[in-house]
Amino acid sequence: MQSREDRVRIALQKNGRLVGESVALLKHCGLHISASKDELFCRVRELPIDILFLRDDDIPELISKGKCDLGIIGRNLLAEYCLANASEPEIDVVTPLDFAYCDLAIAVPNGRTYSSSKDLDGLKIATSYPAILNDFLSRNGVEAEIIHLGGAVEIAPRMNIADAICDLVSSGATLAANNMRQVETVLESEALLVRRRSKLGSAQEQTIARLLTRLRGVIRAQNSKYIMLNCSRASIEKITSLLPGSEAPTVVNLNREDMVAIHAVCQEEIFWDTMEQLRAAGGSTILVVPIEKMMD
Ligand code: PRT
Ligand code: ZN
Repeated sequence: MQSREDRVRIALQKNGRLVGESVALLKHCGLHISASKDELFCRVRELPIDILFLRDDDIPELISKGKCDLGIIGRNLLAEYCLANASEPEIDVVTPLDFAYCDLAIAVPNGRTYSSSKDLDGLKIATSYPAILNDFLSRNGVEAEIIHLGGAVEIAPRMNIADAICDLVSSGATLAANNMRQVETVLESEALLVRRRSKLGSAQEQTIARLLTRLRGVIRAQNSKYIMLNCSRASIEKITSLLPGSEAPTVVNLNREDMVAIHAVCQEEIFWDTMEQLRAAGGSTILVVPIEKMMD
């Protein structure tokens, strides 16, 4: 029987934008996560890992205090936590996870003129990220009043609570719906895997290393495609030069003297125009298939 000390605790958001992709990513790593919506704890069978489902705001503190070992949060939340805590938090980024991309941005009502951050001088700016905003303002020599709101930041100008906002933006639809426009990008964010800084026991570190190898393999695979096509021997060079992000394609003899099949892993998306160029260069029966997992 393993003790808690041998198991790794991963903190995930319980409800919200990070849940779907966080759980899907861990499932692709071979972890069977069966928690129902009401359960806060899930014991994983495949590796010595326990999952805790929490509000994302609580995750940095629990990791920093050593109550959880790993977690998935947005870079925005990590930055706010680190800047708001005077003593250096015991939390490190392990790897970005390639989802939940967004900007923490300053936006102003469409009617307001704006040419540089100096135009923020003397304004009231509403945000849920006061520490990041304060850091941005002081780095840019701007004196503005920060209004700290827990949510619904985008309606602050309409309510006459603030003149501008500093909030997360992904598609920009919320800003547009509230008659505002983005004028500064304060922070570019995406989901991160974070861990407590202090080293764990060797069994736990081994589990983390195994999980990381799998995670990197899944992320790389998601960004890669496997391409197969047939072409004449004469066009091998031309065809391989067109394959995006592939190092050493495999060339296979076909039952016809003059024809070969080329198979390659491409480390980037293959667009229709690349396929059209491959066909124009003599490729035929061009297949592009997704890759599920990868390990070197
Ligand atoms: O309950 P809990 O505290 O766990 O959840 P939460 O409400 O704090 O967080 P949640 O689920 O809304 O977001 C979790 C994380 O997702 C954030 O910390 C970001 O790292 C990331 N993320 C990515 C976003 C967005 N995109 C995003 N667009 N978080 C919030 N938004 C909001 C934004 O605040 C604004 O209201 O979406 C609106 C803008 O979206 P667009 O598409 O209209 O521009
Ligand atoms: Zn939150």
